[in-house]
Amino acid sequence: MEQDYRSYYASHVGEVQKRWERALEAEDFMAVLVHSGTPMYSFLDDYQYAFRPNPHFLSWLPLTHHADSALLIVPGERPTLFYYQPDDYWYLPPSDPEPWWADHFNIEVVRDAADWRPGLDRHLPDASLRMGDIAAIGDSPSLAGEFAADWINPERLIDRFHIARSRKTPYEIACIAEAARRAARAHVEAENAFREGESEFGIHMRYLAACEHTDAQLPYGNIVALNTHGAVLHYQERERSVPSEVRSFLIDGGCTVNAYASDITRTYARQNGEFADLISAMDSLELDLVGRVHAGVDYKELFLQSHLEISRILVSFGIINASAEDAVESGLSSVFYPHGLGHFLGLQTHDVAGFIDNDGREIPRPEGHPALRLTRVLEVDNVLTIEPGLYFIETLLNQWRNQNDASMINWDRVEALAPYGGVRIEDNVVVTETGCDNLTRKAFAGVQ
Ligand SMILES: [Mn+2]
Repeated sequence: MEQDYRSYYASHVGEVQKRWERALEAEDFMAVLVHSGTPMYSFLDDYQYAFRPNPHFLSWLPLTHHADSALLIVPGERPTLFYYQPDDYWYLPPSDPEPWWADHFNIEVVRDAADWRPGLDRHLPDASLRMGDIAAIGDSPSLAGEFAADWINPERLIDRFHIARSRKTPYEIACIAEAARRAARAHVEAENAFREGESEFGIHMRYLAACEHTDAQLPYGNIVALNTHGAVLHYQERERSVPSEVRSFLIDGGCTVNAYASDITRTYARQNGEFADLISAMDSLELDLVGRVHAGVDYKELFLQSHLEISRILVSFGIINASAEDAVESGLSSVFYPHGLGHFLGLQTHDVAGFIDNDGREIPRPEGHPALRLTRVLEVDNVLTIEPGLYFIETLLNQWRNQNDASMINWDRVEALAPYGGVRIEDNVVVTETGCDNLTRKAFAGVQ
């Protein structure tokens, strides 16, 4: 039995406090207020968009749907949470704070969304400090007017918090591992639904039921793609009808635990044959790439290696008439593999600090690869995805045919495989000194 994330929470709060105190000192702030956010309404309507708290607020607290709460961090002091719990009968108010997390904070329950302001006055009576010495982090309109504009989300301070968030604590890793187990159960159920001949819509509903999430609780909109829809990288529809011939299924879906995400992709063929073989080849490649992950690896290099490896698969399946090296050199590999190898994963599916070094300097993407989302040298306790893909995308194939050497592609082979859409295999891994821990494979192995 995996250890419950709650058992790591006290040390998580202690670690975050240390990291934030160092950042505040380096940037010369005496305190910071973190606002959880304010619900947004659709224009001229009282419809509320699904609310997601400020991820910096979530990095302290497992309060995944709490609007208008605020957290005050003063170095050397226990953090104070202004916990918004209105007396309301239109909506269900947030329940009372639970001891497992609340015991680590001074909690002041407030009944009005604006009541963190008098709370702040009680803790930091000199209001002039807010115009220079106290920072605020968040997007709530209520921060304006209370803080100097330059001290709301100061970039250098946020960069420091982002860099800190790239090294996950044991609590965070336990939450992501739990999110992976939850998603693995749902993926297995989705595969069953596919084999039973369900529509995209039907498969999606089975996924949600298996992980007990609503759509709004998913870290991102599931990609549930039959046949050629697998070649639409962020395919967002759910067809209600079943295609006359079902050939393939690509599903990219995650779950959340205390707002920490998993992000997992699998591809399946309905029958044995060439596409099934292509899936096997991509699965072996994905595991091989995961095997190359360890602290000190430059992710840009691993990404470029993945282009060469995918080109080798293209050669061995007779899809291209060129050497793997020429396919990478000419940009042909990007016709079939037009996205990055992966990204950091955490409170955000595409988590922060992917493009900056530990001093906050930008690390540019390799030329010709605008979609890569991670350019860092990997460190212990980074959590990231490895997700190579190979697709038959009509737009990109046509572009190549019109603008480049069309004979480099074996068009008969493309025509035979295009009805299957594409393949992506995606796992979530934790970087260690000598390798990595594959949370996703472990999670699938544990599904009964
Ligand atoms: Mn991903």
